Amino acid sequence: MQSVQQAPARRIYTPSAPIWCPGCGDFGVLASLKKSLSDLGIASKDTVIVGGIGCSGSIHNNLECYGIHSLHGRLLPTAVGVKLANPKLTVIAAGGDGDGYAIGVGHFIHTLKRNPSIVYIVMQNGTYGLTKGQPSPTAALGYEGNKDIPFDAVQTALSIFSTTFIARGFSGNQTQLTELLKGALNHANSNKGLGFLEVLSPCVTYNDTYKQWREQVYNLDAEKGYDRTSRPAALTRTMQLLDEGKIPTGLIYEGTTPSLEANTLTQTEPIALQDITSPSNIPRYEELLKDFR
Ligand SMILES: Cc1ncc(C[n+]2csc(CCOP(=O)(O)OP(=O)(O)O)c2C)c(N)n1
Ligand code: SF4
Ligand SMILES: [Mg+2]
Repeated sequence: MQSVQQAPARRIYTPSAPIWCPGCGDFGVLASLKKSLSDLGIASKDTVIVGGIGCSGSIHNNLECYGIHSLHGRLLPTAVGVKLANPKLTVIAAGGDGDGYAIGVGHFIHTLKRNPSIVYIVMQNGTYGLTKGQPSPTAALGYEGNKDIPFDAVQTALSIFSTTFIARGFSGNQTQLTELLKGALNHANSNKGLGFLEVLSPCVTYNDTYKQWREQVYNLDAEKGYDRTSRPAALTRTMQLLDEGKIPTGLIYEGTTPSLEANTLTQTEPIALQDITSPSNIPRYEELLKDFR
């Protein structure tokens, strides 16, 4: 909940402190998000964060900007709707691996395919943290009796030919995470399409993977000769690393495909930017307002 202080002519929204357990990886994501937005000079009034349902999905409550707590697994269509209504906004969808890769996986695939110019941050902890530690689609084999091979969202994104920015960060590497987030924000705000950033963000209470992930992460940003502009090269190298038991991190792929807005907003001004003072619109507004008078 956000506390609201009333002033004579305006309201000041003061974000509340996070409700997460001490040590939760999501603190690292929040810190990177604050630093990235501030370093890039993106104004609060121009920023909308759409949260999912889960511990991670409350992140929008802790930043001074517009926030929507969406339905479970439905944050992406909500965020895409905001962007299409007003493409001048910085739109960030942020949620968990359960939210995005289980109940929301259909929206995830179609959003990757349609390439809207928003940022999508998934806080991946291999569990459903909020509901006390059931296996999520990314859960390791054997975790809480899990018998399914874990879902890999980065490999999935690489296999969809219209994706344009695919990255993976780690809450345990704040410097890299902030650079990746800035990259995703710049990508989306240059109308190049979706900035997809999966963050390895351990749930210290139900699935503390800090030590294991620290040993497994492999930073592709530091690899000489890695060609992130080639999808086949990115797919081949990341598959090799996965076979070796490593988890590839860094900016994994960057390409060019027209964005959803470029493909759809061609005929008319976006809804939020239309001139509502046009005399031809007045009768329709009057008709709509009748019910409220
Ligand atoms: C339609 C619906 N189904 C199930 C739930 C219960 N539920 C709340 S959060 C959650 C999973 C959250 O996991 P994740 O997205 O990974 O977030 P985390 O808590 O791990 O950050 C579930 C299943 C719900 N709120 N709504
Ligand atoms: S239960 Fe896990 S994911 Fe949720 S706040 Fe605690 S550490 Fe973070
Ligand atoms: Mg989770």
